[in-house]
Amino acid sequence: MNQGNDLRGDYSHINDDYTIDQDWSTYTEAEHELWRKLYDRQSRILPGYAAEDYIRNLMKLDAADQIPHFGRVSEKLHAATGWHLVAVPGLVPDDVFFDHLANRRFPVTVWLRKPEEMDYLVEPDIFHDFFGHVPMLYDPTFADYLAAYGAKGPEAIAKGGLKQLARMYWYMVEFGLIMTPHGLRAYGAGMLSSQTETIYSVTDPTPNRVAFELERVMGTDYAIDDFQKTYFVLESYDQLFDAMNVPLAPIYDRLAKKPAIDPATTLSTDRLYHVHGAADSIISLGE
Ligand code: HBI
Ligand code: FE
Repeated sequence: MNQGNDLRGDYSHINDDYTIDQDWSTYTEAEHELWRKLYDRQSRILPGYAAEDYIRNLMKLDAADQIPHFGRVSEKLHAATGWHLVAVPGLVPDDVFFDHLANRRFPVTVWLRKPEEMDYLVEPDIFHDFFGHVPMLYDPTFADYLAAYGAKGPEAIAKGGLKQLARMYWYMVEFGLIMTPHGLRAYGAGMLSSQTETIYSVTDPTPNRVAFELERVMGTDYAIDDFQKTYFVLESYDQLFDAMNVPLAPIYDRLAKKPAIDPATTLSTDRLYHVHGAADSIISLGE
């Protein structure tokens, strides 16, 4: 029986931490074929738009030919950065999610979208979770950040900062950009599992691209059903890890006293990046 909401399918046994067995042998040949199609279509557009270290780590996962087996991937991943993949039926409650991250367990949804959902999906499926998120778990700094991020869950829940902490996940794990020697690149799972948003996020002049600053991110609202109006840009993943080493409660207190920032706007204090056409063009900073 299903304990949570919007859990697709019926799972015989779901644990208290919402983990289930992946039951890899139950995937059909049609599902493996759809996985190959999604993987091939998405991976061919990555060069020039996705962060090079994301691409390198994706290749390490060797997941092009069939739906990945979480146990086999976890063995390699654990040796690299101490993370395991755990199978879940879908979105799990925030406190459960944070606890998994704090213990270096990344929840990966077990079901794959339907062919008619090829381009857009409301909730994350195995393709979004695996193709989008798992490669970055191979990056030691990002992997340490995500565990430190999860450990901040209980304090955020206790101090009324859950919405603000969740924005760090949304903007910096799902939709993060990073400046690299080759130019602006996408590393966020939300764009890298979407062909259109990967390209849009790196080349389209429309959205705001704001230099990462912790309190600015935590204070900025977001919509979940369209391309982002604001992306935040890192110079290095170290900035994420360092951000988890400052006291967050004072930030929650300050933000509770003012309205959220509309992502369609920018602040005079923002350091802005401007893109000029192709992804590899020189990015101007400021003005
Ligand atoms: N559950 N399985 C799963 N995957 C997520 O990405 C996820 C979640 N629960 C909550 C959540 N994300 C966000 O609200 C985080 O910001 C906490
Ligand atoms: Fe995600």
